[in-house]
Amino acid sequence: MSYLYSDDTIAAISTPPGEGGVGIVRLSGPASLSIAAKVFVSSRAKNISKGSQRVYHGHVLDEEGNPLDEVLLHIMRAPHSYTAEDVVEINGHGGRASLQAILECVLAQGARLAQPGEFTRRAFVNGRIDLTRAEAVMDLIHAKTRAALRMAESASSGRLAGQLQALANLLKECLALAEAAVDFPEEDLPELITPAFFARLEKAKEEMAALVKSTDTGLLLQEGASIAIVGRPNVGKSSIFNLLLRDARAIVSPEPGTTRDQIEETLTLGGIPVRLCDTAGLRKTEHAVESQGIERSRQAARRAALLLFVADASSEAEEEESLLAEEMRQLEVPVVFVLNKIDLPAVAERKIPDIPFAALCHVSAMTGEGMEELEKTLVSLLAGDLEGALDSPALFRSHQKDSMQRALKCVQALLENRDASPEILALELRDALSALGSITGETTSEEVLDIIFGSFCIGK
Ligand SMILES: Nc1nc2c(ncn2[C@@H]2O[C@H](COP(=O)(O)OP(=O)(O)O)[C@@H](O)[C@H]2O)c(=O)[nH]1
Ligand SMILES: [Mg+2]
Repeated sequence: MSYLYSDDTIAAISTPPGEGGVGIVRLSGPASLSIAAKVFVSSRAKNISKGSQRVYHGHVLDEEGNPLDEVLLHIMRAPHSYTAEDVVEINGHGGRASLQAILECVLAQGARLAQPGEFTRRAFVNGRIDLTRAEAVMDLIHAKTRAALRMAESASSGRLAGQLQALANLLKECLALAEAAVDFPEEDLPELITPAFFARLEKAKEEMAALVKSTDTGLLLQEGASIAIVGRPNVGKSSIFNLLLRDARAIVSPEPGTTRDQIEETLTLGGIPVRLCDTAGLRKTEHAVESQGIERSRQAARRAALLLFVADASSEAEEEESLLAEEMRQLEVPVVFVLNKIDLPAVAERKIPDIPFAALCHVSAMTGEGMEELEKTLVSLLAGDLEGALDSPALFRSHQKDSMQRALKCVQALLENRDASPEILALELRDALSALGSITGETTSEEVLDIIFGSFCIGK
């Protein structure tokens, strides 16, 4: 399916399925106003097809002229609309039947049902937004936390697009110099490939490297991270799980080996979506069900981005604890050592397994002491300085990261080979620009655009 340029007019229900106070049927394209005029009568009997940037009150009528719904009709004239085309939004009552009936009326008058993401795609094709802003629209809709919303808002408002544009301009200026040097090799041109030329590329390189790094935060906010709670039986894993979740989800019991199947729940920690997994205590057992649970715990630990290794401060470290710690170390993810039950009398000089822990926390799942500190530690291990990261534009898709890495490699190659011929310089710069262009959408193929916009919902 390839995209048809927009001389037709599209329509779709833009509000989610279900019942709501209001619901919107949106039209975009050159015939939006004339189609709307055929199905709508204004209560002041005005002709709306000449209307501009305003809201009309009235009714949508069916083919026989019977009123279908009392509506507000919002007209936005090109280019001052979401798609940069003429847009009409019909705000009706938010019932499925009434919205469907309104949609059928406008389709009967010549509008075509929009494809998924086609409104946003038109905004992109018409040059109102670049691909980063279009993709951020999707994240705005799907954002589950305030932090994810902040990131999506920053990208959709064009901060990232602006930075990418500035980077591309810088590379284009360098390209122009390199091309001039190619075109007039013999002429008495002033020297073009100067230290200043490379200084600009240095600057570009730094910005690009920072953007590559920024993707980690973007992906983390979107995809979240998984944390597994591991440790020996009865140390308080399920109690800590419940506290982090603020819900008595897992069974807590003085009997060792209670949690046999792992339990996974999602929560938000400092704005980061987290899948938290409580696991069966790791120990040697003859019990078939428990040992299955233990095998699953190991699998959960292998999938996790971060491990909470819980131990009991009120009892001696046993050999099993250090064996387990060693096993966790081999997974090569950060391990936080959580010494629980600090409300109980502590064992003097309690041994701590000798592996490099990412952090050490003392808590009591009974009194809640130390839990806030533990949460802060987890957030900072997952996201570093999240506030700082949210203050600057960030990439938020793996394809963006791949392209930025490609562009960065070209610029690095240039900087490492400063004596290269102007032809080679120009070649690398064109490659870098084409990689940047696949982030902004300038050089993105129709097939890839189909995939990106196809994952939007209809009506967006
Ligand atoms: N005093 C005290 N008891 C705790 C603490 N955390 C858990 N417990 C108790 O230790 C026992 C085992 O807890 P549980 O969360 O089921 O441990 P798990 O087997 O590691 O999941 C239960 O009786 C809990 O009430 C704590 O911080 N202080
Ligand atoms: Mg448990």
